[in-house]
Amino acid sequence: MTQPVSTSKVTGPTIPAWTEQPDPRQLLSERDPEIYAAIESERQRQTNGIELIASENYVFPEVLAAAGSVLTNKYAEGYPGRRYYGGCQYVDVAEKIAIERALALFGAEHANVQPHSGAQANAAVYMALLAPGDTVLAMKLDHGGHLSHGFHLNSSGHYYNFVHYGLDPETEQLDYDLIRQTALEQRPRLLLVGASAYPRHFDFPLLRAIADEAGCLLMMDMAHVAGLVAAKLHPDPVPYCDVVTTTTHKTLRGPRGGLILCRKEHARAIDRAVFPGIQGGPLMHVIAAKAVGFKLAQQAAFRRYQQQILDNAQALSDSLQRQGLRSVSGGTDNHLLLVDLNPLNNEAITGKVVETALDNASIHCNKNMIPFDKRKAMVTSGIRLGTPAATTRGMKQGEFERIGGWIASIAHDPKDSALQESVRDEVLEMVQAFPPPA
Ligand code: DSN
Repeated sequence: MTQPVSTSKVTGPTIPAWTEQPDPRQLLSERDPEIYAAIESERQRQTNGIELIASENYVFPEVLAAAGSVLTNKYAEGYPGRRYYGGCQYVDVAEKIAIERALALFGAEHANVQPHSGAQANAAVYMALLAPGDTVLAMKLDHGGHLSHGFHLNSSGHYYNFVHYGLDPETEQLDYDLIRQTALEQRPRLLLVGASAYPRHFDFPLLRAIADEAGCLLMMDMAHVAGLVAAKLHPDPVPYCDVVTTTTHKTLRGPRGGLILCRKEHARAIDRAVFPGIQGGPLMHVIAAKAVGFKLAQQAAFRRYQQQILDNAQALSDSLQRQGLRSVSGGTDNHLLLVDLNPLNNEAITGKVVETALDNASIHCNKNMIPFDKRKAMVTSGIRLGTPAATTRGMKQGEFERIGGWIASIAHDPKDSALQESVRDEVLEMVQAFPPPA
């Protein structure tokens, strides 16, 4: 293990420790009241509502401290021990610790902690493993995939030949026979799995077998479920995939950023693709914050937290189904559910309308296309709900039963503004007991 570097090794006069510095929040409020007001309003919004956006969370306070640290001042292009700048001895320590902890957490052979985001992580993998024009097989965006999985306006769709698979119309789950058949027909260089709106598990042994039969590499984008994977409450992609990418800020509760895990044989190509391939200077404050998050994710309390996320998703799904709202695929195995609004039999009730009505009641979620949706992405027939953020605040099944009741009543009558106001009052009262981590 890397040993922490003592600050006593820094030469020069002693200066007050970080904890003895003036409160930067106070300085900000005095010197830039406009930006302070925007931040403070957002903090109030995050506190006084219920966050059900499946990709959002409240970071650990220690993560926030590292992300707001002086490491943001440092340029460190390159990798630990091989930088293009002097003075990198302390940021090297932070990056080495982040790598060691990522490897320990996920049991991977190699980790690159520098991607600024999940989309950057994916772009780097494509650059490392593909040539322009190569074929990649990935999940359709409107069946739950992601923009960086070959959407035509994304760089992935611009540079590579993405072919997409969809879900089985009956089960609304992955159709492994279809994936196999398409892989054998298309002979892709890469089979990509992972999604931003898929409530079910992935069968990694089967996907590995399909990739081997088709002679291609296998990649998982586990951004949504990384926390569940870390807690061993979701099938583990790492033993089966050549490359696994993730964000660090969703179920994982770290800072906003990306991470690539891969087999040793791809390590050099991946590192070169991240830097200097698609990025310049790494965000060392964010890398330190990732290290803090990876440490916290190894603790028993984190596993209990992830289990509660799952229990809460079941409670929410059950509550909604009892009140006439159908979950796509009949339920959920993970932290999110997709609610189909079509059974309400009202053309005026769309994802967009329900998202706005819930926002008015301080319940925040996003409109989302459901598989085989007849409406467009800016309207949609569904909403996506996730439990990670409210679970971080300590809410349990009882609270999610109540939340399900509020969502159902508003979805049945999204024009009823008096109802939205009364729910907002109840939400405000309930959240007082669950302050976000400060
Ligand atoms: N935008 C994220 C989500 O909401 O799922 C994925 O990048």
